[in-house]
Amino acid sequence: MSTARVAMIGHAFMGAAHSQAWRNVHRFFDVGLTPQMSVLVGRDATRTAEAGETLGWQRTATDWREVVTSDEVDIVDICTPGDTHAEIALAALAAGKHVLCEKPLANTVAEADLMAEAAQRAAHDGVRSMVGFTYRRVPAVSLMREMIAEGAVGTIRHIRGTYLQDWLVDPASPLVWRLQADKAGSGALGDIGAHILDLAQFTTGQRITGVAAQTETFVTERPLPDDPSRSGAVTVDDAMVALARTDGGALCTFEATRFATGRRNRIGLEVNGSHGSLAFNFEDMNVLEHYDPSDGDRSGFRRIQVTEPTHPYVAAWWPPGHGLGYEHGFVHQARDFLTAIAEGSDPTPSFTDGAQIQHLLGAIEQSAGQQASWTSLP
Ligand code: SOE
Repeated sequence: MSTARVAMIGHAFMGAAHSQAWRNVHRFFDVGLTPQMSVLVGRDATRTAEAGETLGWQRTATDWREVVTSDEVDIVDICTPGDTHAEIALAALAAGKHVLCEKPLANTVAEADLMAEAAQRAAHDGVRSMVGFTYRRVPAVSLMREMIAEGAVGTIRHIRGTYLQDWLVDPASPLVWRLQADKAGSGALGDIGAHILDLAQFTTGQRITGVAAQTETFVTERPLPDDPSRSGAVTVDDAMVALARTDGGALCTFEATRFATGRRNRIGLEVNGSHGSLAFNFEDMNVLEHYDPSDGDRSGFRRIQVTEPTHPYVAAWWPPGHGLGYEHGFVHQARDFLTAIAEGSDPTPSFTDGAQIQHLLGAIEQSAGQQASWTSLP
């Protein structure tokens, strides 16, 4: 089995999650390529060296430009804030490296389009790229997609997506990069709203064709992380709600917020169709709920425990009923990416898929900004 030498840029929350995947993927899955955790890149030499030691990287560096063009690297894994995604990905693709990039793909539609074009060009030379919508790879979500494709719900009428967090409820919570538009692009919209837009399209196979949205920033000033006696402006949304329609005739609602007090990281996705419903809730992530009206007066949502070896990704893990957690989605993502590289196929979600989500984020911002279909009451 040959190896793929990985360079990862960034070592915060996502860097730790991706490291967990690179460390374990080949120990559980037959991927045809063993990842070698070659080099971890960060801005601060000391902190990067500490992270490299903790997370299991062979060496560390501070200059991503030197690393992504190095002959000793095959895969570049981008786990930085959104403002650097485009620059790093374009340089890595130009150097012929396979690229895995965290979501949302970029901070702007223009950047995302450039990245998608570059990825399509690079694919002609066998260079693979993928965007990290990792929740697709939760087994219950993958099973939901399979069941919808098999006709388990019939004609889809409603798609209801919610991503609820509460880590900003406290106004004293600091002004981290995720609250700055120049670093993050947008707030709840791009950070977590992007996930539910992706999941809605992924599970149903339908495309969102139009949106009407509202966004809100509830706390507009927050203490600076390095000097809490001073404050700075929050320049992104705290919450977003959107109505949407799909090319398959479904009516959708989406809600993404960091102010849902008590909801720590709750992702909900429900699809209602002419012949049934499917519902997923990340807080109970090993379960998929299915309602089949043909059960007559014994109908009711039943809980499918998605821990059988026949379910997506599960056979590689534990016996039935033992369950998986948050980090397994990242392992599955690494598995699918490495498999595509080894087989010479194009992985999904592609940068083109990531750019399509970026267009949706842009459309939601535009709709929220123009208030076009909002009817005010006295
Ligand atoms: C922060 O809100 C965050 O880490 C997102 O960036 C991730 O995509 C999500 O999985 C968990 O929350």
